[in-house]
Amino acid sequence: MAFTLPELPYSQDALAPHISAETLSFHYGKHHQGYVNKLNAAVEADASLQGKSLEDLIQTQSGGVYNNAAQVWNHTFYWKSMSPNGGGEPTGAIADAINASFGSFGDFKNQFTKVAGGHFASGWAWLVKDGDKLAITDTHDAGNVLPKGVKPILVCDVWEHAYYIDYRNARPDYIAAWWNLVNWDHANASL
Ligand code: MN3
Repeated sequence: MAFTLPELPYSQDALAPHISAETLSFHYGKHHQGYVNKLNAAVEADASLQGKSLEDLIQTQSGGVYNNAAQVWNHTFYWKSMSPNGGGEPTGAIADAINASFGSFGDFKNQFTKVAGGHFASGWAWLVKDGDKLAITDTHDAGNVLPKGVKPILVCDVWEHAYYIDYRNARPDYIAAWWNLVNWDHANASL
């Protein structure tokens, strides 16, 4: 069974003005769809990969199969990490967990912004649950955190294709805008 592009959890103009409909039309409609298509082509060409879940492929494969499987998974998680009704300060269990692990929401926000902004070239900045604690980590290129044995809570895509249409080379402006979209309900559900 072929992998399919999951539906966006909101309309393509719903994240504006922070992320434009044009960005989403390329990022979701071209890039995310492209990873799905390449993964399906790779799986179709190799019977040993057929019937495996995305998570199975991420945990067991390398090279192009890993890269495309991870990019499909990461983008789906990225769309869920944002909401038109997101942003502001966290509430509920995620707020308590952030305070316990980082001291305060402000300290967490500063640290996450530094990791996302400082990541060299393409990759992802993650909030993860590692045992009882929350941690911030980054992965390069397609890198997914599942093989590290941690639980993803939120992710920010720092590939240039995530922000170049709206912010050109100004990744810090994109990250500042991303904070207005953070989906704390998703973070609470992921804990
Ligand atoms: Mn991307």
